[in-house]
Amino acid sequence: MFKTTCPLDCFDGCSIEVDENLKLKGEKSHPITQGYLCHHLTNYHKFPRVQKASYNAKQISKEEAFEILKEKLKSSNPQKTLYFKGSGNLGSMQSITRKFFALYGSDVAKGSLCEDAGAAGIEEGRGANLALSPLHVKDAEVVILWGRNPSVTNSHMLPVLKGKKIIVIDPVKIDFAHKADIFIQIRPRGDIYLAMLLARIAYMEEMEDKEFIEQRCENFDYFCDFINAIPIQKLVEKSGVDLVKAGEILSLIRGKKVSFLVGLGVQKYAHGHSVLRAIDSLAAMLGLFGKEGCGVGYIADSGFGFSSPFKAKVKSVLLPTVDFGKYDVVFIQGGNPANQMPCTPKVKEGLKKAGFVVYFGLHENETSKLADLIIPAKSFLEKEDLKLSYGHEYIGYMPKIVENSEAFSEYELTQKLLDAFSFETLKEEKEYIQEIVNSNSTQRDGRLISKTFMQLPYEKEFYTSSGKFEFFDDFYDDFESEKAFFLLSTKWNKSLNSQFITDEFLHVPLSLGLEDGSLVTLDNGEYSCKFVVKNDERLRDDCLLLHSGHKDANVLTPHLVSQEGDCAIFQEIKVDLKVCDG
Ligand SMILES: Nc1nc2c(c(=O)[nH]1)N[C@H]1C(S)=C(S)[C@@H](COP(=O)(O)OP(=O)(O)OC[C@H]3O[C@@H](n4cnc5c(=O)[nH]c(N)nc54)[C@H](O)[C@@H]3O)O[C@H]1N2
Ligand SMILES: Nc1nc2c(c(=O)[nH]1)N[C@H]1C(S)=C(S)[C@@H](COP(=O)(O)OP(=O)(O)OC[C@H]3O[C@@H](n4cnc5c(=O)[nH]c(N)nc54)[C@H](O)[C@@H]3O)O[C@H]1N2
Ligand code: SF4
Ligand SMILES: [Mo]
Repeated sequence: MFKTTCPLDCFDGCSIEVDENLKLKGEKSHPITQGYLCHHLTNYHKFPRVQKASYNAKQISKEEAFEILKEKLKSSNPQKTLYFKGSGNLGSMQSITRKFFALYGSDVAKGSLCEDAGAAGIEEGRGANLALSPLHVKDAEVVILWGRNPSVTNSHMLPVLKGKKIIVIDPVKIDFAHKADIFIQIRPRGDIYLAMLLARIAYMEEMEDKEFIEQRCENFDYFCDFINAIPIQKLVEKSGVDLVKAGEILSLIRGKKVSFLVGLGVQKYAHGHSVLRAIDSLAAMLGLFGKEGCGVGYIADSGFGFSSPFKAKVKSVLLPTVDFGKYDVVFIQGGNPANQMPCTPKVKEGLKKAGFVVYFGLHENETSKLADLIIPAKSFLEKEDLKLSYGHEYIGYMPKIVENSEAFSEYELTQKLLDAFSFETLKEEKEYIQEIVNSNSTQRDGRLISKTFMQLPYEKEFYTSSGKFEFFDDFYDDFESEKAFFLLSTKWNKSLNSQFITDEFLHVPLSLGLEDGSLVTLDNGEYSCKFVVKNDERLRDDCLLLHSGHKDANVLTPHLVSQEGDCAIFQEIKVDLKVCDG
């Protein structure tokens, strides 16, 4: 029996027991995993892998693939090459490839398709983005699921939510909406106005925690001036939430231990950083940081406090809008930009125009189909790695359990490239791993955790330069569109973004009166695309929904970057719908 950790991009960072037949089981005694793995890992071996390297669709050996990559890089101008890494595997060793491309002189795609808009807002207010672990949330009395859907994306949070008062704020009637004490089926992008409306009423009702604000916060007066200057009616209109509902929320949380679990949904917009900053400001005003069961949890900075041995000075370009077509060589690792990046018509056009595209991954996907050279990657069972989690404090080793002679690990490929260019010799894998672990870990009940969590998050300090929480007092949101529908993007239980089984349908509200299976065209003014319809009673009348990983999920999403955080903003768009004839 071996022990390892799930490599996938997920809050839960499950601890796994592996038997001789490589059957994967959740570790029973792990405080978070509690013996349960989700669909992705229980079916892990069923999904076809890239078995062999290939060049122009012809199978070759991995050594031949390496020679082709080496020759390509030797004969190219480094400034005309691009390194692009996705989040197919979140192990710490995955970034080692960056070390080579930094020394070689490639452009590095920097920024995020994920959480960095919201994270930027959190960092402005708190200085660091720390997780609210299930072990922390278990002490809350009220939990607010604000644009986060734990039954799909964070299933190991579910046990601690039992028996608590639940508030759900989501445009979709997610599972928890049925069990919630209050469900606000909010208009998409209404969240910043709702947070300010709640803060405004809380202030009128003198609910603020004066002692906390006095001792631990900065800028509260500016915040008050700012929110008090916005007419209540405007906040009601823009959020779509009336005063009665807002009052109900405040009554339910008054004097209680409250955990806000915030997800991606609220920040897929240009002003995403301000949305998180507004929610944080509401929580700080109520004194809900640094105390048992309280806080705002988001997709946290898993590496906070740890050393990052592969950090290097690089010439970076913005990842969400990078133009692949400009490059002679594009190296893509652990990602599927032809499906997951916004505005995939532009992405695909760029990949076709690029001189030479290398895909280094585990599965065939839309991106590998456009690649000249495919290099098979070793899976998490076949290499040494380490997992720091963005949803809790536990650190998980990922030892090599089985051999695979047809694929490269990121470490092996990097060492071979460094050798080929006579750059430098790497340390042993285990040395890097131990260096990261040693930089910020401690033991609790016989398990390794991040040292940062020896105290409650923000119990002693915020990580801003003042050491205090900094309220916000400004934001900018000028989005307007004449089009009829918001186009939501959410996660699905059977897929992990584009990995595993993906959804085939466009979900539509019942009010459209369409038949399941009928065809519609969506149009954003620049691109249009046909979809097969599925009725979904969970949707508002003004919302359509595609799950992340749908083959055309990003045909209509915008080629834009957030105001802060260099992040994709998948929902900064509205679309029109036309029923196809016949
Ligand atoms: N099964 C599964 N699990 C996953 C993933 C997966 O693909 N599949 N992906 C992983 C990754 S990469 C991430 S980053 C996390 C993300 O985890 P979550 O943040 O939970 O994921 P999302 O589904 O993107 O968004 C959550 C909710 O936001 C809502 N939402 C959309 N727009 C708005 C809005 O304007 N306001 C509000 N209040 N809500 C809105 C959606 O309806 C959805 O219910 O999940 C991880 N876990
Ligand atoms: N429309 C829409 N688009 C989205 C989202 C959305 O909600 N809606 N979500 C966004 C979010 S939150 C995220 S995080 C991104 C994710 O976008 P990507 O990072 O592109 O994620 P995946 O689609 O999971 O593709 C990961 C790839 O990594 C490969 N892989 C897995 N393990 C390994 C490994 O160990 N080594 C190597 N070399 N490769 C490996 C797999 O074969 C897989 O093809 O997508 C974003 N795109
Ligand atoms: S719940 Fe998340 S961490 Fe656990 S097995 Fe599934 S994908 Fe991996
Ligand atoms: Mo993500």
